[in-house]
Amino acid sequence: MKRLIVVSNRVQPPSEEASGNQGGLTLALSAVLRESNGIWFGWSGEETETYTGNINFQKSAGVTTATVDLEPQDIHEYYDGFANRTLWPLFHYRVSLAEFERGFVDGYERVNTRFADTLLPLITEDDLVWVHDYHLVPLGQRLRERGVTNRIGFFLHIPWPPMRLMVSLPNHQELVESMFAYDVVGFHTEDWKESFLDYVRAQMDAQIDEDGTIVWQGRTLKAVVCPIGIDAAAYAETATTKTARTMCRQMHESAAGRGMIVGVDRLDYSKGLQERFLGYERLLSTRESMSENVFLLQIAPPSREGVQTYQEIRASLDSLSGRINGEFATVDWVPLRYVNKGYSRDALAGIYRAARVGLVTPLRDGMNLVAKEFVAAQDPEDPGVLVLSHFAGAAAQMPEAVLINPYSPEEIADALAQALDMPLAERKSRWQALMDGLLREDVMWWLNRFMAELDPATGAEPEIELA
Ligand code: ADQ
Repeated sequence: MKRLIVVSNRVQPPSEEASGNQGGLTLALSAVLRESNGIWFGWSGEETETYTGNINFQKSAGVTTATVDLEPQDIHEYYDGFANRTLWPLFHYRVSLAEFERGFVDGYERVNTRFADTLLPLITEDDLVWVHDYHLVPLGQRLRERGVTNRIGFFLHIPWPPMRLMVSLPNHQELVESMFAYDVVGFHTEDWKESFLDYVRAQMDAQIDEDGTIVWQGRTLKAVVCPIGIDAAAYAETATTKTARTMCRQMHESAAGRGMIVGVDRLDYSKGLQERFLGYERLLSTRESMSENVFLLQIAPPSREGVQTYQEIRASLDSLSGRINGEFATVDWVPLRYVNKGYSRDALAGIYRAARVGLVTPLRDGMNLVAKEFVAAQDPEDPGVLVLSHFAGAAAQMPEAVLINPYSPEEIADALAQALDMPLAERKSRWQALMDGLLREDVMWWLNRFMAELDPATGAEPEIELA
């Protein structure tokens, strides 16, 4: 097997001690890196006064990581700036939140160039290079300019916006043209891929074959749909570990016979948290007989706190949750439990398992792994119901969820009522269909599928398995 070099903004080295507490993506990438003796390269998350390009190599659980520190201006312009204040809102269809500043573009270019310079000496002749996500779109081109002829793939974890939105980015052309340095580009859904194809067709006059192969100015790029999965079988087991069972029992006890609705997200405006609260509020105000028998647990640890829009959403959720509890709470019932901290993977699995409903309402989401984890954690004999936004990439693979439009509080309230009242037989049959899909298209399926496109010379999909 050829050696794989994975590049992502942040590197999440696997840890031997906490092996049960790692996300599916880390587990999957670690499996292929271990097997191919590869390297995972990216930002350490640490700051240094001046960028040195010194690489910190570490080996953990059989995986080699190579990380660099960034200087404060890089973090401000590249990470908080162009990545999270320009591309993130724009790619989630929130043009009005996107900030277009040349300084951000310069910082983004600078960090991508620095990454390319630093990574270059590590790449040897036969290596495959796999670049991840919107932080690093131009990295492939920077590597090509430095003479790299290896196969290089790119995977976008977030949506690709419709062409009419994309063109509001001042340097849109340059950014998309740079993607033609890659051999393969992967998206979670047909929708995101189609938006990309629309753009290259209309703006660049590129030729597109039926299989997604795009030819533009002598370069060939293959666009593929490759939806990420979770380690479904392992996750289902996680939900029965001691920590998970203890958490599940505690949740049942504290629920005092009430049905729990659960939401778990990074605190981000793309996740539709305000809309979720408003939908739940509608349930409380329109279905009195049901409302005192439920509560919503929303877990949302803050993220990207250096960005003002994130401070604003946090403040508005604080006030909305206060309003809802102020209006509906009684002496022995808090209708909305709003918690701003993260939980370990096994504790979270126990919380999911204790819930009657998983409520996932993004306004736009590349995939959404919480929806998948919620399903995998359920008790097959008494499963909870997933209520899922049409606008999450996951909806394309999960038609047996109760699908909703998160912009409509009435639809959310109706779906919650339907889920809370759903007979056991229907819950079981929906859950079984969802779980079958998660097991079939799990995270290793995703990885092997992308690797087969990245290295078509091998002829067949590699069969890397979780350790
Ligand atoms: P995210 O936007 O971070 O990922 P998501 O797919 O939901 O969103 O993944 C979040 C992960 O963090 C899940 O594994 C979840 O368990 C964990 N998590 C969330 N809240 C937590 C909490 N309070 N405590 C502990 N863990 C928590 C981006 C894209 C998504 C895409 C993924 C993967 O935005 O659309 O699905 O990448 O491609």
